[in-house]
Amino acid sequence: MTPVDPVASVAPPRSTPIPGWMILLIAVTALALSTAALAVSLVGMSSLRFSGMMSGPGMMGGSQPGGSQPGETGFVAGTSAAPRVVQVTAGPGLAFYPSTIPVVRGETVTFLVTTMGPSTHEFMVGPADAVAADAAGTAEVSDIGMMQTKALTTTFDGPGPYAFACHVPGHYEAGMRGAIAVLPA
Ligand SMILES: [Cu+2]
Repeated sequence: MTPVDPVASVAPPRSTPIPGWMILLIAVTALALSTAALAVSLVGMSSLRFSGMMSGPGMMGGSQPGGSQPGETGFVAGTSAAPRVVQVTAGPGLAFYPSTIPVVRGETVTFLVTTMGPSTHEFMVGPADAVAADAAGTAEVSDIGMMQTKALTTTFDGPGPYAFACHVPGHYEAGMRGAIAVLPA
């Protein structure tokens, strides 16, 4: 009797493989869920504290931990001892979300940059001219692969203007960049 491979015997016929886009869709959905879980765990305390107040998501920055952007009720500026966490999504496509991030002059921010989609990205942040020129010494994290998150902490204590960008070849030129809007303290 010919041995039967138990896996092959239950696998779908070769004519109907699971399409690649479905695998990607499942992966992206899983990432979104895990990112949401991380956000919830990060802001559990502040969410409870503000749960009885009108604190909708910021219009400029999308949904950030705590729902508080500079200028909103309950906003707490980041410090070197306790940086404010700002989540940034790299992709899908050659773009960052959000594309404009408000900060208060002098505050320290930890960016959590997560790649969505199959490309690998970088996240550089600093003075706009240095970021545009991909200048050596400008703060950055690189090689952020699909579903990876990397952290970068920066203090915005200079004159500005500030910007952020991805300098993987072709990405900056395609528009993978954004602005840091520095508001008065
Ligand atoms: Cu990129």
